[in-house]
Amino acid sequence: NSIYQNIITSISKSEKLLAVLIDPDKMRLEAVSKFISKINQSKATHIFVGGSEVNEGVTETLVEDIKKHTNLPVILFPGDVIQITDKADAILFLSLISGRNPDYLIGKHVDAISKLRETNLEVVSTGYLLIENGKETSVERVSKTKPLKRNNIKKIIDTAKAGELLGKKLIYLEAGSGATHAIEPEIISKVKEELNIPLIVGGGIRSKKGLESAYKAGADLVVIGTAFEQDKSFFNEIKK
Ligand code: 1GP
Repeated sequence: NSIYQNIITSISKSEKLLAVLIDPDKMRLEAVSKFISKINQSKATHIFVGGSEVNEGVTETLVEDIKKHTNLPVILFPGDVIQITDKADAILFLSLISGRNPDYLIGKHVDAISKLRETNLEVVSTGYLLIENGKETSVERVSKTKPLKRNNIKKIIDTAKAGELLGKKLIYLEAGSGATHAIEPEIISKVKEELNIPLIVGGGIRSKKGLESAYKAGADLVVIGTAFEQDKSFFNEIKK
């Protein structure tokens, strides 16, 4: 079964999914086995690997190590072409549809093809929307795009729907790693109402309460990075 098909099946059974995001730029190799064993004991269903600024080769070594310690699917969430490695199971092929930088809409995707051709990665087309959260995030800085305004819900909904109609398989609402404000439940629920494809939500979710409220609003899969990096006891809150 493909990873995408498994996501669809889980959602049809009303199961909620949780991805732990590991940023190769921040994770020390010595810390991997301990970190992954905590993930294995938690409710996490997926591991995402990626970051805005990662040096060449780092992601591959990290993913190889992660795979030694877990059976969870490892999905690339790349900020750049150099983060592609066939050591992972799948890749979110992200198009930054909230922005108007052609490189992040289609350019880097063209550049990625030679590398993707050499892999067996499952490619999951994903419409990626950056939503304003109170401070500048690295996605904004690196992509040189503006996030969508939080109070312009219509624009957010229309952008997500346009992504679906363009054939994206997932929509990802991103507040940015370490966001001051996570995506508001109202935005999540209104976007979810419009969509017939799974909805991913991430950025700035730091508590079990924040996680539950994203699920309740309609997020199918929530991504959490910083809360695990900074406070490993967060894993205890979401034990299996
Ligand atoms: C970032 O959505 C993810 O791309 C996770 O964000 O690090 O704030 O959990 P946090």
